[in-house]
Amino acid sequence: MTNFKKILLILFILSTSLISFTFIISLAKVPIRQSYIDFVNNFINKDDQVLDHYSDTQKIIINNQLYSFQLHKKSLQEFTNYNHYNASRLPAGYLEKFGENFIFVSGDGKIVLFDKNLTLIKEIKSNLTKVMLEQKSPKGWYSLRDITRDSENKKIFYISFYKRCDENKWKMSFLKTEVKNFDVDFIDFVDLDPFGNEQCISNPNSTHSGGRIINFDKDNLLVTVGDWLMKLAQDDNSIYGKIIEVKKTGENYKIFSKGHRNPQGLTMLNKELIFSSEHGHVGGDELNKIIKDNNYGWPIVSYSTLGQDPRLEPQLKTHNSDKTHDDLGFEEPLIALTPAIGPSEVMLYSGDYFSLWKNKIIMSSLKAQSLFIITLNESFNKINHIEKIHIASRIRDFIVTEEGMYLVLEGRYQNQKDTPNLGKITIE
Ligand SMILES: [Ca+2]
Repeated sequence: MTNFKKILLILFILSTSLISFTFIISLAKVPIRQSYIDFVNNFINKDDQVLDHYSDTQKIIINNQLYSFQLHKKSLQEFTNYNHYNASRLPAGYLEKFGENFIFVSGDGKIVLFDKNLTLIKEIKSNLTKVMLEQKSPKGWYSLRDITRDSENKKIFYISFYKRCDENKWKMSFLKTEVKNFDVDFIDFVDLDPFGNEQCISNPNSTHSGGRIINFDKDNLLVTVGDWLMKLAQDDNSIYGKIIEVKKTGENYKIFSKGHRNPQGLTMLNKELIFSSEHGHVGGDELNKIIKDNNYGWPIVSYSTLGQDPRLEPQLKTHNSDKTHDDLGFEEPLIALTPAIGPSEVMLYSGDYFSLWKNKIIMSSLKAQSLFIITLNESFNKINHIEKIHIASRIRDFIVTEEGMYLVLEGRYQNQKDTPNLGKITIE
């Protein structure tokens, strides 16, 4: 090692230690809520501009002290209704594995099969686009929200979406299909409709849809359901503002946890290790460790900066912004992020490909256009460290395989000249 490299290494170790030390000191000395905000302010804004030139390239290099990644992008413009997407809140789409390949399903219901190199295999026609159109989603709010495949029969897929009950009422529902093989030309989705008409809500004027689905066990799914700004997150008769355990047959369901605002990410390694990301209102975005029957506080308590937002619904200004979740008997988030990052998918990574991320949480974000690599303690109930990796696109969804990380990338947040892309991150 040259002297110059040695000096660089020493400088790096010193600066890392100083940052960690400062963070530990700040956690120790200030009340917990302020420490969240200071900590996040310290790391959130510093490199947002660095990768701005990336949007028009197809191959991107991400280098930092620990990694050297490549991000390959492939345009999805052909398969997403870009104008609709751009003018609304319709998500670009979601990803799932299918054999060695990947299924991408767009927010308006187109299904495309890609291989591991992001090469298009084919578009699969289905009744999904028709079903989505029939829901007459204003602004794309009540649209398709996730796809997952069955843990037992890997040819069965479930899709979460918002279903129109009547002229101006919607509710969450699930579609199910079985894709027999790659050569299939048309697939039919069946509506499982697990939630009764008492769960239909009138004109929900928000984007708080949740909708992330995972397999809980061989018979049940877990789904996140947003609160739609309806103040139902503490109501035990309502599915909204909850994580819900649903039978895969659609026969029945039960509330798994409550007090959520807009949980958009969900991951489970086993029944003791379930984590969910959640959008706060003007900050206060949370990562929560989900424990059955626990209450996560919304809308009674939040670390968001609610009172300062003139757009806020008056009924939500009653929440306690000066108290902690713990003060009021609710489950504390692992972290609350202010300013907002707009968290999307989360994954407790157990693979080998990204060896430095093993047993860490990967959390993607829309607004912050970044991945957050979150190191927990041995009990998985406190955060030891967060690393932010700026990707320069809104990340709607991702999955990780032993070949790399696959992402759905949306246009940029305020300056949306980028089209939706499929992305693949590999180690250099
Ligand atoms: Ca909370």
